[in-house]
Amino acid sequence: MELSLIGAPTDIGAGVAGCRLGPGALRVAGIGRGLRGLGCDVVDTGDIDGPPNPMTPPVDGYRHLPEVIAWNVALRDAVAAELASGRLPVVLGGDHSLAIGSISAVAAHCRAVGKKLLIIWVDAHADINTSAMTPTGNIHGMPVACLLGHGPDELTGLSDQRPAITHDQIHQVGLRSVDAGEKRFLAELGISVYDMRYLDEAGMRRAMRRVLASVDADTHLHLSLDLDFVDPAVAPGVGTPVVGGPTYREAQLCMEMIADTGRLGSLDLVEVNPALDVRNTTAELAVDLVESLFGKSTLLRVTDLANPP
Ligand code: DIR
Ligand code: MN
Ligand code: MN
Ligand code: MN
Repeated sequence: MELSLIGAPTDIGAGVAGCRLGPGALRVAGIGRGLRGLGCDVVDTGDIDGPPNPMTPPVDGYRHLPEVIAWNVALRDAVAAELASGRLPVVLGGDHSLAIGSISAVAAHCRAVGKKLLIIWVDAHADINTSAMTPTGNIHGMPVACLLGHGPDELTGLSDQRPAITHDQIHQVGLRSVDAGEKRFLAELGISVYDMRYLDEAGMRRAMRRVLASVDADTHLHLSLDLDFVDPAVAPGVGTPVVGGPTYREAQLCMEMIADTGRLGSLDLVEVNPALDVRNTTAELAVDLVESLFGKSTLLRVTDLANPP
């Protein structure tokens, strides 16, 4: 597997500063070393550039919109370049607004090469706010809406077509903090959601079996992994922690089941905030999860897609 790490050191879309330090923390935690240890060919392309965080209040429902646009244009181009050269992009965030640029590039690539794109959005939050319903104005709460065509033109138009994706191309896993407007929007759009109640009742295994049921040889899986997905007892270094999340092992099982498909094509690792972390625990957790995602397992793996374990 040929991977490219792309650092995107910004917290422009978040409400709390600090996840601009995420790429460095992930590197210190050994993301490159971990992946090379699994036999991956890893190139660290360094960090992309963008404007600093002005730390200003929202304007018309958006905080830092011009800066969010600039970062996402740069990231879209960086992700597109890696995909075009046949490498699997691993975005080291940075806040979750970066998924707009990342997934816009992935969606265009999939259309160009004739692959079916399926996005697994693993998060405590739905990230489907619009300027009309956001309680904060923080754009890291809006990337799913933007990708589905609801948002400012500069963000909904980053892919080869608008909307970049359709509602049936995304599954959300781990939700436990959804704003009132988001609840209505999720239901209206018919998005597939496996919230914490579902995971409590049915378990991570059943949820992921359903998420992955349609995956076949022509599928490109994109994982957008917000580290606040994992319970804050295990992942304390995030800007918007929410109690009652998956355990370390539940999160690992989620990654292992994605790995078993052999269809992962791109990845966002976002919302690691070292300024709030405890001895880099959250970046180290992210590295553990990513290792599982790229095939680390306790025993030999059964990789026959036709015969999943
Ligand atoms: C909240 C928090 N729903 C908002 N969203 C977060 O600001 O829109 N997303 N933290 O990751
Ligand atoms: Mn998120
Ligand atoms: Mn989140
Ligand atoms: Mn977030």
